[in-house]
Order: sequence, then C-alpha cells, then structure tokens
Amino acid sequence: MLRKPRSRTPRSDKLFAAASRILPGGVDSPVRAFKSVGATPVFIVRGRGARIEDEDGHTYIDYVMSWGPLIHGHAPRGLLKTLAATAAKGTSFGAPTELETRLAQRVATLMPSMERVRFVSSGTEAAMSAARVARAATKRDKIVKFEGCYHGHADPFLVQAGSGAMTLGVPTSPGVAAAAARDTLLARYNDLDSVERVFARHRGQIAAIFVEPIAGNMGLVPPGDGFLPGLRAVCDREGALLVFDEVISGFRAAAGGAQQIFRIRPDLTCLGKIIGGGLPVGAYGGRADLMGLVAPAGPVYQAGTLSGNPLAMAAGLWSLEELSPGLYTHLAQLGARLAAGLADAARQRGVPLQVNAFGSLLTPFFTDQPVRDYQSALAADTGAYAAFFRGMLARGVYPPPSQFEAWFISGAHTSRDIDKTIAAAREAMRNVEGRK
Ligand code: KE4
Repeated sequence: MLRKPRSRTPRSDKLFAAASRILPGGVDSPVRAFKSVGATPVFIVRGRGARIEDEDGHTYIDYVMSWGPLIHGHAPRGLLKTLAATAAKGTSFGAPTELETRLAQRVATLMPSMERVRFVSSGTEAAMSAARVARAATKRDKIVKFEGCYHGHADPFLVQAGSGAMTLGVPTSPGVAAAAARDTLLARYNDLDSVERVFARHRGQIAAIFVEPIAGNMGLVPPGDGFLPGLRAVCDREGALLVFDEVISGFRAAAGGAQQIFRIRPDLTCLGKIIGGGLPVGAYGGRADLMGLVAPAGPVYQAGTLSGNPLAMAAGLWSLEELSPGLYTHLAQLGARLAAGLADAARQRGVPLQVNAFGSLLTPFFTDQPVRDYQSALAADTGAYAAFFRGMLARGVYPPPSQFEAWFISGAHTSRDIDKTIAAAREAMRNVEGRK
C-alpha cells in the first residue's frame, strides 16, 4: 500500500532557513539545495540500510546514498564496529599507519593498473593532483576533458563541467582564471572524431585526456562501443596520458571498476566515494614511473593534513573487503528491474522517457531521444524531472535532486524496495503527465 503523499516538513523548512543565514545557499554542496527541482531540501537525521529519515519523521528509500560511497547501505553494523574500534585509538596522527599500506594494497589488487597509490581527501584533490602529475611527466600544459563530465571543482576542470555545475546552469564557473580555462580543451563524449580534432589543433601540447569511463555527471551515459579503446589509442599515438576518473565507477561498476569491465589500462586513475566507505577519502595512482614523480619520491608536490587518516582508511578497507561477486549480481538485478519499471511507468502515462542504466547506476531522462552525450542530455525536460522528483519525494522515495545525476543502488536495497519505488513512480508520472 503506498504511503499517502508526504505532509509538510516544518522542521526541515525551519532548519533550511537557519542554514541559509550562515551557509551559502544553506548547504555545503550545491546540488543538495534542491534548487533545480523546485523544492526545499529535507534535513536528514539518520540512515539505516537503504533508508534515510528526515527531521520531520518521514522515511525515504534513498537513491542518492551520499552520491555513491555507500555501496553497502547506510550505517552497516560491521562498519560501525570497525569505526568505533579505530576511533578508540585516535582519529588522525599525521604520521604513517599500516592501514594506508593495507588499503593501497587492496586497491592495487582490485585495479592492477594502480601500481602506486596516493590517498587524498576527496575526488577533487585526486583529479587535480593527477593533472599535475600528467603535466609534469609530459612537460605539456593542456588537458582534454569531455563536455558534461565532472572531475571535481579544481579550476582546470570547471569548464563545461557536469554534476552540480550543469544542474545550476554554470558549467563554466566564474572565478576560473582565463589561463586555466585556456589549457582545458573540450571534446564530446562518445565522439572520437571530436577528440581527433582537438589533437590535430594542439599536437604535441596535450598532457592527458581525462574521462569518466562510465559518465555519471550529465546523468548516466555509458561509453559507446570503441570509445574507450579509441581514447587509449589516441593517447598512445600522441604521447598523452589516459586518466580514468573512476570516482563513481570505481568498485561500483565492478570490483575492478570500468577498467576491469572494458579491459583498458589507463596510465592514471582517480578514485573517491566507495574507497572511503562514507568518510572523506580520494586517491590517485597508476604507473609506478609516473607516481614516482610525486613528492617526496619525486619533485611534484602534493600534500594533505588528513590524507590517509586511520578512521577513513579503516572505513575504506571495510568497504572494499565487503565487496563480493554476489553483491554485484544483486546490484545488477535490482538495477535492471528498476530501469525497466521506470520505463514502464512512463509508458503507461505516455511520458517520453529514456532510462540509461549500467549495473547499479541509472538515470531516467525525460526526453524521447537517446542520451549519449552532453548535448542530448541537455535536451531532457528538467521541469518534468522536477515534477517527477517532487512526486517521488512525497511518496517516500529520495532520488537525486537533479536530472543530471546518477541514481545509486546499494547492497542494502531489496526487490521489495524496487517494487515500492516503481509503484511510487507510476503515481509520480501523473504529476509529469498533468504538466502537459
Ligand atoms: P568530490 O571532490 O566531490 O569527492 O569528488 C569530485 C568528483 C570527481 N569525479 C567524479 C566522476 C565525481 O562524480 C565527483 C563528485 N560527484 C558528485 C556527484 N555527481 C558529488 C556530489 C556533490 O558535488 O555534492
């Protein structure tokens, strides 16, 4: 039986008003502000398994899952136990601990291309550091990224960026120095000709191609056949480095990430999210000769007060040690079921919808055209998505508050959760249909 649409959320509204008087936009990361979905954010008090509860006592089946880190769900008992035992010994020393070595070894086992690993505290730090290594190694300044891909908020990457930048319609942010933007070259995702054109114009100047091997920040857009092998070939021919940003896809698409699935060996990889199990961890790594440039082994400087802190390392270790073939089978089954259910819910109401899905990642795009890149993603009806989002939230389902994000399913989600979500979608599609 579906819960009646959610009543008002007075406590969250009050808390958001207070937050907005001290935090820019009332949040610490833009996409959380619900700006593009015409609603006021709900304030969360707790999470357990696949669910979160807000300050007004409403519970939701969660498909944000902290934007990807929580592949095992909210507050798994084993993780809480590990964190308590680790915290009892101290949370950070600013000195080496064995935990860093153990987590790095685990990462290298799962992703053999990562012969050396450096931990940082976010995906942004991972990507900006990898860019510095690539520039130092090649003695070239320019990097190629793809429209709609997001590699964190460091200046070189805030050019036609996806995720919150795309959601808020500021894909190229003010404040990014012209020189920084000049060294960032844009190509179109899933379009190797556009990559060839960029290299033809800047031959010998490009240090690296940065790519989300499974794009999640324009909404989910999987790589087309031949796209990733094509990038590998261009980099080999042009003496540029191939950098996989697997902050989303790492350990999510498979235990070895997209590089395992597509059997491509990148020169460097950026990681985040799952590697920290919900605590702040990012990492970059790859070929030993490249990572040998990183201080203090080499001259490329990069540092961090809380890099590799034991609490985050313990959370990451637990998270990676809990990965299993059964988990990925479960995630794939639920992902396929949800994708089919959302498509069917739209069909029943005559609402144009394209559902892109890959394992436990998916995005319902409100458009009747396939979505294969930034331009086709932009064609989606964000007003329709907003109406759908509000309808889902009112029925106890918490999707990403943006058309241009991926939905995340965890091992804590069940078939019953998926069926409830599909039932809510059938109802929420009425909000969309009614808009016409
Ligand atoms: P963080 O600095 O947010 O840890 O990671 C940046 C990043 C880098 N690369 C990829 C592929 C990413 O998806 C991200 C961050 N993802 C967004 C969600 N699409 C984080 C959510 C947010 O910005 O609040």
